[in-house]
Amino acid sequence: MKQLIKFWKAFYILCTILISIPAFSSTLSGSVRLKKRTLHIKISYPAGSREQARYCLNWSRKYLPAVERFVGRPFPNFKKIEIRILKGGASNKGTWIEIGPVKPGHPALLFHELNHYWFRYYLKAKEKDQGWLIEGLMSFLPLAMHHSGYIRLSPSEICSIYGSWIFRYWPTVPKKMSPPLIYAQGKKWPRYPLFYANTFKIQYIIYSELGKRKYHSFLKNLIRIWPVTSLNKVIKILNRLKKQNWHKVLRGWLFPGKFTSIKPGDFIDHDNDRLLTIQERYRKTSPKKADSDGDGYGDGWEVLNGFNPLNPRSRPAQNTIVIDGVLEPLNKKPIVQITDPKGDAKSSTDIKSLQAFRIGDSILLRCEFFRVEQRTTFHTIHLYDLNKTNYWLQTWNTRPDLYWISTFETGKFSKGRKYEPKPRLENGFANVFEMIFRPADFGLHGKFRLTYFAGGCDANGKKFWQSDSVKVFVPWSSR
Ligand SMILES: [Ca+2]
Ligand SMILES: [Ca+2]
Ligand SMILES: [Ca+2]
Ligand SMILES: [Ca+2]
Ligand SMILES: [Zn+2]
Repeated sequence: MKQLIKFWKAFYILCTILISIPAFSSTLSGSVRLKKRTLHIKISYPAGSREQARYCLNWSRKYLPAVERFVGRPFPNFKKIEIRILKGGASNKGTWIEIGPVKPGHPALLFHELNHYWFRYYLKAKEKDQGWLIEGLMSFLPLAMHHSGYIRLSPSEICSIYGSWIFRYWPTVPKKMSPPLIYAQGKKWPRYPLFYANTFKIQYIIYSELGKRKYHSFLKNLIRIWPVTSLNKVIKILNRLKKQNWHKVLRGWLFPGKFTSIKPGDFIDHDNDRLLTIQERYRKTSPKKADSDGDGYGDGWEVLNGFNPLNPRSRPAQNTIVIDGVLEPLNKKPIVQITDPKGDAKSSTDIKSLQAFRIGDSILLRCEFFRVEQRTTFHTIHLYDLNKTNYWLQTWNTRPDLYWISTFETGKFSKGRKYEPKPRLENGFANVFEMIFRPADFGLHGKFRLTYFAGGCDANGKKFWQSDSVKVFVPWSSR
């Protein structure tokens, strides 16, 4: 729970304008030809962030001309801009923008702040009510541009953008954190932590309702009347593009009243295939089946990698090992196989089978549970051999992304230490846990023992439910 709040706070701070005294040690410069002129871009960055600076510069040079084409408006009258990479915060001050902790592969904040060049901020009282629109557009725009072919984001960049704006809820989002109304007529819009997350969701809903072409028209219509001073104007445009009860569609999110068509619970991934139930509804995949077409590849993985999740013939030509929390067929004999046919526990932690495969110098570990369940589960793996190599790895899946919360190495316990190189793993909440790791990274070169524990507790760590474990002997030899 505490961690959850910390997470919200961190996100909130990220999105708030921070006044900071930057300590830049280096700069990187480049230019880009825009509609009206050549724009010079300077990236200022602290020591050790050269890679980040390069990533920012490369993307800015590709992104700015693409926005010009997408929104049909030239970049404003600046000859040069500076992008400052800071430890936290993000804002657009005109001649310079500040962005928080940019990491290569995570462009959400950069794009958001660059977009503000076209849409500015809500400056006058009349415009302030439309904060939901401006902020949501700023965050969602790169995705709309990607889907319309104006920029090319990598699958992991797409995931990162969704993740940065907390697209996904999970069952432990406490009630008081669930979104209140964004639209507060005449009142200052709320600056609660979910504000950005929900403005993004509203854009997602509008985009999904309209489809990419009409969403693009929606945007062009908006920019014609920018800055938008009333919600009615927005709804008018929406109705022109698609006649429907937009009040009902956006009730609870934008308009006062109870959530009607789309509920916060739709932003949960109930079958752990990386598509939220709302996305499955729009894509017509099953929100209860991780692999709708039964070809062995999870719905979300197929979408992200350009395959059709509703066509079993649309899949990789050769069997590829995908860590997606779905049991894909492998033309390999497992080096370890254990089955527990009885459902002897009543929770998601009841293990049905455990398999290990040799994949080159790595091991793919798969564990199947009896049930698909939305609960917090700890996955603990103990690796040990006779040479006193003794590793404990533990991860906790209450957060959208799995991460190691602790490692115990040869008896030493280091809480919160992230193990590098990180084993790749996938599970979330559903019935398959998959992990791939190199035994050599853990000092294991010969046969070793592996114990896998699955156990759960509630978000407060007070109520525990039945756990299960499997102990296996792995006949391993480094080749
Ligand atoms: Ca799903
Ligand atoms: Ca599904
Ligand atoms: Ca599939
Ligand atoms: Ca398919
Ligand atoms: Zn903003």
